[in-house]
Amino acid sequence: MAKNKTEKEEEYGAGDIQVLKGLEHVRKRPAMYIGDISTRGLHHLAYEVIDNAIDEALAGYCDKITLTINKNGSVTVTDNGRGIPTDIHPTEKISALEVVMTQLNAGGKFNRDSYKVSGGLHGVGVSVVNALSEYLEAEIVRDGKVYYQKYKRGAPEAKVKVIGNAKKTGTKVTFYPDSEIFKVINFKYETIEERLRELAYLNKDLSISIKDDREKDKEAEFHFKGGLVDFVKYLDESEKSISGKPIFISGDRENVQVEVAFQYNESYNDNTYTFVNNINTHEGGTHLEGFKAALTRTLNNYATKNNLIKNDKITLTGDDFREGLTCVISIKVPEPQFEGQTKTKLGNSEVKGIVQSVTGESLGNYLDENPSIAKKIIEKCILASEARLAARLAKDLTRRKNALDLGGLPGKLADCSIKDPSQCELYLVEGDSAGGSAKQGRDRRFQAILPLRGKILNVEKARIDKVLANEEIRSIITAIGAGLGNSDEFNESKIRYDKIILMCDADIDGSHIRTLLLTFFYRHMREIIETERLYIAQPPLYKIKKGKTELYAYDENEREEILKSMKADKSAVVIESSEESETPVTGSNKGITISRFKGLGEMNPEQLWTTTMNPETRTIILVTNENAAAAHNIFKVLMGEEVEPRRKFIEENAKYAKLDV
Ligand code: 28G
Repeated sequence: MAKNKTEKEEEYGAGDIQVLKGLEHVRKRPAMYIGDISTRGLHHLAYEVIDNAIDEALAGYCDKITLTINKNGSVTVTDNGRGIPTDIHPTEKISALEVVMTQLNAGGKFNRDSYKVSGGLHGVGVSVVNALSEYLEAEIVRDGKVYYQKYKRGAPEAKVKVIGNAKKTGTKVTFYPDSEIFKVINFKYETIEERLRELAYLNKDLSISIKDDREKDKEAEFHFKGGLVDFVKYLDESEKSISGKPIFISGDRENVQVEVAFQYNESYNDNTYTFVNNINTHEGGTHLEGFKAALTRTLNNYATKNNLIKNDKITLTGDDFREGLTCVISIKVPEPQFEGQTKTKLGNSEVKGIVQSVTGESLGNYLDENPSIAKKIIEKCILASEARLAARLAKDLTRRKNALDLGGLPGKLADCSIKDPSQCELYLVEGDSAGGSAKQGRDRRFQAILPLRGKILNVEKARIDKVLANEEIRSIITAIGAGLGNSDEFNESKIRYDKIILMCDADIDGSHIRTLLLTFFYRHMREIIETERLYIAQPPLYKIKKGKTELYAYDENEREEILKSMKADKSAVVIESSEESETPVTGSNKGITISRFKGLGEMNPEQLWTTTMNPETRTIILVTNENAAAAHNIFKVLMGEEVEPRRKFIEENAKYAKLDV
């Protein structure tokens, strides 16, 4: 929408007024340009500037990019490209730099010869960053000179000035996001680091470094000469490969560049990531379709040709060929069409055939040249197929069993009385005793409780038939009512609840169980996450009582705030006790009691209701695909087979971990 408007404006001659109008519109409707104005939108600003530097690298002129989070919270990005031109633009009569910084979509992204990004929210242009920044400074090194210009909320403070001499060339941009637009201006080092690491894997000739000047020892430099092959190794850091080194495929057709790296590990999951012009296409698209088609066809042909399938009851399907697959597909397309709910699905129809033929050809050759690896892969796929057969039987069994139950619902489920799913909530509660309190404390009209006993199955380590045989998991699936996710059998219209809320203790075991549950939903019912139905309940950690007033604190900060509001003086000795053995604080804090809840079970039904379940007073956290994936990754490291990554992770994160043992 924004794009069309801008094109029109340019048709009529983009004068100063139009420019101001454009940037004014960005400030009035920032979400139209950067998605939202939350932390996510904030980080989008940094990515937008980085994207410009990446474009310069894709054009072949830049091989070093740096990003610094400065002490005051601003961000500086540098590249060693040609430097944004500073000469006077022939029609606009101002410097090209000022055009780039102040005119919407002045980046020339309709140029057929480049792979600039123009879809989704990416590629909105650095002028959008400028409009949403309290200030932005551009420093350009070109033609032996250093040029400088500063802007405030998008408007130039002065013309471009020469402020010195220098050799080499490059661009440096510093921006400070506007607090009139963003509620919180706090760039997260780890978030940006993850994206820069990804970009370095995707662009193997590029060196990208990051530094956080707000804290000590926070810096990293990424340069992965192995590109996608290194990326796949990184993703499978905690897995064992059964196919040796990652298989790498690349090729060019009709201006589309295709690169793929993949390997098979001992797990049962498909871990495929796809990118178009460096953008993660979460929703897949034609490039993914092309790859899948080629993988299925080529491996099937090879298996048949070499007589590797002995059992004639077995037909290998696409799913079988993707079990235990870790894969990165990265393509560059001149004019990508992004579709889908989040504009992260590639629509270009010509791309399917291109990726399919590039993959098919190279993979065919690879298999012929590496017969022993080829055999291992096929054997793995045959096992997958056999397990799928077993799973089908297990599923049938589940169905028949359910038919015998009352209404097909699990016996442990305390369902709600309202039947309209849009009003209903399902609490998955750790432990029978907390489950009991939740059943008593809930509003039974719209809140259903399913207590889960002990640890649920680690789905990361189990094949589908095992997953389906697990009682806790079966009761979750039947309570939700839509079947198993990530397959044609999942029926979204049958989901029985609008919200599914995980309620676990605030200790290590609780977080372990929460991770197991997140992993289950991420792996086997991702639709629940993608339709924004999955939440995490936040039980309080402390109760602070003074006379008749009872207040709950959800973290240490809140506890201190409350104590302050109760005028507990600084010498307050915080007495931590469980609910049962409240210890009065004496002295100047007379009458104040602090109790620490060790688990949900320590709260009585009323407390559980007010603090954690009452929609008016509770806090619940929406689970997004990203944080489920992150949980899953951390989890893989902590629970996987390989010991070394686990040791490394624990060592690196020891200072953050609150071990509650
Ligand atoms: C460090 C922060 C982000 C950039 C360049 C280099 C050129 C450029 C950027 O040109 C305007 C439109 C088409 C010519 C291009 C330099 C050609 C020749 C560039 C960046 C002018 C854009 N010399 N480096 N833009 N074009 N780095 N880094 O933004 O006509 S943006």
